[in-house]
Amino acid sequence: MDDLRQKYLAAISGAADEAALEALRVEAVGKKGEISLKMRELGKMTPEERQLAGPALNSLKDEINSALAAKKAALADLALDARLKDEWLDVTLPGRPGPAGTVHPVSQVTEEVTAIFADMGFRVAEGPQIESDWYNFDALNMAPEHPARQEHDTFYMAVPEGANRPPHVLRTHTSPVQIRALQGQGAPIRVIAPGRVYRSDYDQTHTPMFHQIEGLAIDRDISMANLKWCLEEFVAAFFGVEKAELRFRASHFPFTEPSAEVDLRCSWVDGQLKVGEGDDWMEILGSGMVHPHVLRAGGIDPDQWQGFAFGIGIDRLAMLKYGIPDLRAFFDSDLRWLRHYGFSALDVPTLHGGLSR
Ligand code: 2NL
Repeated sequence: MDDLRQKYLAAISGAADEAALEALRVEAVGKKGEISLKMRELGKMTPEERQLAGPALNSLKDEINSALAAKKAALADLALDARLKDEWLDVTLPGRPGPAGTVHPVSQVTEEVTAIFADMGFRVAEGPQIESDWYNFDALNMAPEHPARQEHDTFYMAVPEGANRPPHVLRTHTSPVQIRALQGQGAPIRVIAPGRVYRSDYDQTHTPMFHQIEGLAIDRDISMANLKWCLEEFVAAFFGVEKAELRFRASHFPFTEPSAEVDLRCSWVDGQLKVGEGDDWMEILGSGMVHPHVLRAGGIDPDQWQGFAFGIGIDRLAMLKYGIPDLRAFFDSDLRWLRHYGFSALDVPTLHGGLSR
């Protein structure tokens, strides 16, 4: 009995892992283990022998079982210690600086312009970039044979076989968004529609995809005086000057009557734009009073309502404000360019917090 005790206690204390321990358990106290077999032999003993051997075997079995349990717990502790050492983590370390993204100047300027007009009560409207011929042209007083349609260098979508309709187009301006807003909301209305527009034109100053923001204000008695005030407020806020001076030049758009191109008084000092002073004029946008045909297309009665609309190119606005020389670099996705001209995602443009830092 002592030999058995010695043998198993030594083996248990030297077991390398849980598997070895389990093998020892089976060998000693398993169903066919050495001690179990000895217990079976109790039956063949005399009552006197059994009186001695029985309790001794039982206590040996208990002793081995508790040695097994203790060793098992010790092995588990060791394994946990090893894992803790291995998987050690300093939660006080600073985060790794990832590849930090920036806000594209086009997105930044869109946010800035939106913040300014939102402050004047305009809501943002959005719509599809693939438009029907009707929303992009007809509704804007450009009949199918209207020459301005050619000037738009339109991208046409394929017409499915058997479909008896004119092709859809990539919108050439965001005006269709405002037609949809008129139809959906009716008058009075004040909306701005920023977004991507498409024209098949590619050179120094044109990209086939560019960005526009259009504005529309319809009420009972809105006039060009209201238009001029809104645009002066906008330009002063956008360029961060006390006062901006605008010049309206008679022009023509199919969707407005009368129409005006708007120039901004400015000067160029060492290639740097100065707004509100100087002897130069720079064209910055197109505008006018919404044509009665366009109001009707939007479901509005032109005898009851009138208002103004305007359209501004966002990309050129970004170039002017942030001194970016090359338009085509806007859409190259060059990381060095993006890091240089990009904005922090945390500086959200607001009128109270500053449009840009
Ligand atoms: C330009 C000219 C303009 C509009 C856009 C407009 C929209 C509706 C009705 C009437 Cl729904 N007009 N938009 C009006 C005048 C000019 O853009 O040269 N943009 C860069």
